[in-house]
Amino acid sequence: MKLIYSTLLVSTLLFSCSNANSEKIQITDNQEVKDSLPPVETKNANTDFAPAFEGQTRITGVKTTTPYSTKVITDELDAPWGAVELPDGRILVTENEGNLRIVNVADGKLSEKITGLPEVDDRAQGGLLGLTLSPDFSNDRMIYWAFTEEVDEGNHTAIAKGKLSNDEKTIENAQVIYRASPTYDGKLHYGGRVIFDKNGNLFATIGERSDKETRVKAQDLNTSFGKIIHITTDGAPVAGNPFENQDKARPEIYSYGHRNPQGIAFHPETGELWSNEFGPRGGDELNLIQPGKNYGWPIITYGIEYIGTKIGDPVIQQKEGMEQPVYYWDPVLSPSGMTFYKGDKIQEWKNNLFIGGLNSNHIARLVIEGNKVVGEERILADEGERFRDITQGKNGELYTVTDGGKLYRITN
Ligand SMILES: [Ca+2]
Repeated sequence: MKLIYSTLLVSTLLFSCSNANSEKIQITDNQEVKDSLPPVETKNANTDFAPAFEGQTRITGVKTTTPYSTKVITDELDAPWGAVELPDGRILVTENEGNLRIVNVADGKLSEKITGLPEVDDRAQGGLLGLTLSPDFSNDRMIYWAFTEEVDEGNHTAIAKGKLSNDEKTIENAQVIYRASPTYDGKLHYGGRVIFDKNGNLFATIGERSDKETRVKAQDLNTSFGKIIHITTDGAPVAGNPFENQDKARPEIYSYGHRNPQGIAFHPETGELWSNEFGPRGGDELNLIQPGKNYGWPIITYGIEYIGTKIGDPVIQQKEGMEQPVYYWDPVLSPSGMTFYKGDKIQEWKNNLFIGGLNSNHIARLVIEGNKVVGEERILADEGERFRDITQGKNGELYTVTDGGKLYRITN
């Protein structure tokens, strides 16, 4: 907390503003006054819903004091969706239309399209989505990714794996290891991030396909819609998953009641799993993911429909047995890929969460303490980009890719 704002005690009534960037918030006589920034969000909220606890939204603003620089490494990517650093420091990127590319950070040069991946359905929000490297990539060269697979009856989120050939021109032996069920004829809300846990198993996020008849399946344990799943590298449910012994429940499910989760990351110190999800209008969420828990969609939400009507019958934001988001945004972040900062380059960022924002055109930096968000900053807010994914390099840089085709490096 000390890095965020200093505190002082006052015994008299106080003032409002000290300078353009800093606001002293008066509480009352003899109470602590915090020298802090106002919340970064200044627009009107879509609703007058009350948060479940103080600090669940519009937290104190913070500002990075360590100087850092951003550089556009390339602007020639074609709708990149996921990015990860290779062991030698180059960046492997998924392009939404269905291929991979490697960016050489030193000179910004792009590889040819890496072929060999299964065909994707790249209409609307579908396509080639997130990716991750095998924990033993240096030896096995295995890559795992999510994509939209088209079949006769529609499409579904699928998870696949394959080996990057030694000449880096193709993916060898690409294999689909998991298919979300049921297949649905739609074009929205696939989820699509994959991440390894410390035991060498995968977590993946699966969206609820958006439509009114599919979103209710986020509460149905017999479907993959609106779930975070936990599978082995062969696509089997991980032993010990919360519903493995429950009738009419899919054993790969780890958590449920999600809308369109497009970011997932482990906290570097606590090892806890965090996820964000793209909410309706005003209901983007950050959640702390625990096994077997219900995250409430579409029963509880802080958002409303895009057309402005309310969601739920009754319209509620809290319910026993359903988890509250750690934090939510209203009007919007449009969260996508995210990463915790575990580098040493910018000490004040240690363990902070960075979330790519799409419609909001910035990266949200969140300071988290004791599983609560205690500070928020907007990074790269002047670039006018939709930030689709963000990942960390081993030397403490952050890399982010945008829908506009840019790869940025952020470092000091
Ligand atoms: Ca929720």
